[in-house]
Amino acid sequence: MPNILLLGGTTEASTLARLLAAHGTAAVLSYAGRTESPRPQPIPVRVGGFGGVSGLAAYLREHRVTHLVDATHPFAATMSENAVAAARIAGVHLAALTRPAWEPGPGDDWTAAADIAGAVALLPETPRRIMLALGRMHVEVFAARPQHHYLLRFVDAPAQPPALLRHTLVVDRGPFSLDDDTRLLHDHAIDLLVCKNAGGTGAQAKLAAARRLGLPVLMIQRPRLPARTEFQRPEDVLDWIAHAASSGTERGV
Ligand code: 3Y8
Ligand code: NAP
Repeated sequence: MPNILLLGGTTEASTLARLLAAHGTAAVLSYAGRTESPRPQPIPVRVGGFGGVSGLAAYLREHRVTHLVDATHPFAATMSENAVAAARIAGVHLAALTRPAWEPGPGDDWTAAADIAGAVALLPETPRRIMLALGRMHVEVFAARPQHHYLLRFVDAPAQPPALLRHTLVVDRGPFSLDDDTRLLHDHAIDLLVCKNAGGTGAQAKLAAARRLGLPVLMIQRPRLPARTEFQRPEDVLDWIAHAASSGTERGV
């Protein structure tokens, strides 16, 4: 019988959790514990790191996991690397549930940045009003450009104020809507949007809002991820689990 460990934290992971619950498949969703009250799930949840590759491999063995599904965010590169290594050590099937990168379309004005530091280097000299849609973990580096006013959006209220001279903080969790993001960008007179190429539907409203308002976007490219079996539809992960189980190639320990 399949026994799934689902590394979550994305809209797609939550969709897959609902499908696994509906199919009655034994599964646990795992959060890192980055937010105060993560979305409740229809399957059991565990919260917190595993303790690196060895900790995850031990978890897979101890809980007799047969399939590890990495449905973490495309920027959660360390987790994804650890998942590939730990699945190999524990002899457990691994697949990733991911989403295609966003592509610019007609009316978009995107500039690519290789990473967060690259985005800082690409900021204009003249003072601007910039939305950093990057969450809480990548704010300090922008203190190197104090001339700008930053609009920040965090999932949770921070313990201390962000280390940016001029900033406005909004506390909100996605998925976000086009009208709300249009209003947010307009009401704060934003003239540049900085974001990660997360893909998916939960965070794309701000891009449509930027297009509607004719705003430029500084789009941070994804980090390199290890080679692994990848799916983009939660339903395809279910088929993969069923196939691996029926073909008797289960290498769960
Ligand atoms: C803890 C779980 C679901 C999943 C929802 C998706 C969509 C809404 C949009 C903006 C961009 C950002 C951020 C974002 C989005 C979804 C998805 C997504 C971006 C939760 C969640 C956890 C996290 C962690 C959090 C990070 C932060 C990143 C905010 C839950 C709500 C900016 C990524 O305060 C912190 O420390 C937050 C840290 C990692 C990136 C960062 O570096 O700060 N996500 N987000 C997960 C865990 O503990 O394992 O609380 O319910 C999940 C979601 N956030 O089931 O509905 O599918 O991506 N999350 C980015 O895309 O750039 C917000 O503001 O426009
Ligand atoms: P990361 O930098 O790749 O991982 C750092 C460490 O956090 C991992 O080594 C692991 O600790 C722990 N970890 C990460 N995801 C975990 C999970 N789902 N369950 C248990 N432990 C986990 O990860 P991150 O970018 O901080 O992302 C953390 C969480 O937020 C993930 O669930 C991710 O899907 C979600 N998220 C991230 C972003 C983003 O922009 N990075 C956006 C949206 C959602 P150990 O080494 O101790 O095992």
